[in-house]
Amino acid sequence: MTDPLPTATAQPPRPRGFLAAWLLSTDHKRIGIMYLAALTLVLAAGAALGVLMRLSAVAPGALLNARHYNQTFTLHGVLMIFLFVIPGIPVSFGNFLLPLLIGARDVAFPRLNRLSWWLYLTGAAVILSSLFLKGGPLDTGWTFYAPYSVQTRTQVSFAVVGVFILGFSSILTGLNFVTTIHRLRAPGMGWLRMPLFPWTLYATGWVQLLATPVLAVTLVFIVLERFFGVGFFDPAKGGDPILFEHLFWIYSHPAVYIMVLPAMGVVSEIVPTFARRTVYGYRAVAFSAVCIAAVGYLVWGHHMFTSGMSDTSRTLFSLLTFLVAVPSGVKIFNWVATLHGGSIRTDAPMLFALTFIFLFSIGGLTGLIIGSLAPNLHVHATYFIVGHFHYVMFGGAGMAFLAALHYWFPKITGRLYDERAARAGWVLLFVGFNLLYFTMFVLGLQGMPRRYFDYPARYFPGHMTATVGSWILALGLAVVLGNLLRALRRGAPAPADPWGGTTLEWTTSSPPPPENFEEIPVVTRGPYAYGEGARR
Ligand code: HEM
Ligand SMILES: [Cu+2]
Repeated sequence: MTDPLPTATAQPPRPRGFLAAWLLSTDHKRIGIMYLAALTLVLAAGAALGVLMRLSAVAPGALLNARHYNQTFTLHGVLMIFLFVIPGIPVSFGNFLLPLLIGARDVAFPRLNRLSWWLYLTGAAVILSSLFLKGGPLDTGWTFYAPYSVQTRTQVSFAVVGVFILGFSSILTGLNFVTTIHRLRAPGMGWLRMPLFPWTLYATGWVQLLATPVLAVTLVFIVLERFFGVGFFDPAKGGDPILFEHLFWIYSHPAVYIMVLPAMGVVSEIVPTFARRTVYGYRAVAFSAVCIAAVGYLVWGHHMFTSGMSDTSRTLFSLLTFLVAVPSGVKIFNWVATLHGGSIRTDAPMLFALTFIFLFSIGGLTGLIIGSLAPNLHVHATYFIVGHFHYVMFGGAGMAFLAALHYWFPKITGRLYDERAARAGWVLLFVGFNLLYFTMFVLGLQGMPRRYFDYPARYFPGHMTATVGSWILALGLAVVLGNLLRALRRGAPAPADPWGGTTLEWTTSSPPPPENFEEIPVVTRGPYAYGEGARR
């Protein structure tokens, strides 16, 4: 497909009119800001659906009937996964910061970047249109498992086509970032002088490029099945429903790393700044990102231990799953080692980054529990799983998103936010989060299945606790986002480097000028040179 939009170059003169100036812009900073606004909206809408589900769970039938409950958790999952965490940090902070971090004027293909943004909007519109069409939004769960997704009369096709379009957006962003990092690093910035956030965007870019096409194929199969009954997944026609699960998870497990690697990159930027210390083991942190991306392709089968697989393959998938824990552990070890002996400041970005480390560790450790065969059989398809993936995706990627939002807010907007309100929001988020999702571990161990609309009375206390947690969590989110919205208009002007950061984005004004730098910087040292501790 060729770029259908009129040419708008990154240089001024910009197109006339406020809306055109934004929507037709090829400036990575403007595109990043528009994505950021869209993602924040999705997060808020998705959280509202989450709260609705929790309300329904303490009074089954009072708010939502069974079918609406299914549609609610599906829409919640689809919004959060495909429109929030997967595009997430790369399209927003990656777009805004990658060129700044490596000392470039823009990404390698600015017009392709604009096309990715338009594909994101189109995909979102197609998915949301299902709300207004006959049959209503899909009720398959965000995993679209066959055969149900082939049979249900809800609008599966629209959702699936929307996700297909989003896939192209994701592939193009990955391609753009990989090329940008290869071609546009500032003079003197060898690979081992590149900051860690670009390293993770690089690893993520390859996963986006190589894994996303598998999802695209899978989604095409669903549509073909629905319209023509071709029989890929239908045993009566010689097909196999398990094939769907394989194809789906061959993409969707690596997708977890599309969500989490950039989050790790954000944390790797914030930790040295607020510990005022060079990252301990920079090389190990950089290479572990690439290792995680590589091993991440090999473990999809751990989603299918109970679906019917040979014992040999189950054992292998379990082993490989444990292998991913190694590079993740390397990162956590190195962050903690960086903190050790640092002089730590706990401003909001650091609080959120530390929260990432804490919650993601719980998510990772419970991941090892469900990656082992025997416990997996016990907790499969229970709330334990829901607890696990919220610790990873919300506690991990979501918290890193909030960390990034606070860390780079002054750079992006040129304003400072109120630190007290940010901390108050953080406390609420932290308490609400753990009340909500830790309770889910307990409920899961007790046997409460996920995606069930109603349940025996003995699970009620757990559900009630989780629901109270969801209120505190939602309030925290409102305080955090409200504080930032307010700062957009009322915040004091931000200096170029409010935190004392050492990477290149802090050397230019807040917000940066259209061309990013007065003059392209020449790099002569590693990215986190604090005091004489400059990296070897
Ligand atoms: C980054 C943020 C989040 C992500 C990525 C996320 C993702 C998901 C996903 C993928 C599901 C699975 C749906 C399914 O089983 O098909 C889910 C379920 C659920 N989520 Fe979230 N979610 C997020 C935030 C929230 C919030 C803020 C709340 C509540 C305030 C929430 C409450 C729930 C509940 C209650 C379920 C239903 C579990 C079930 O019935 O199986 N989530 N979420
Ligand atoms: Cu997985």
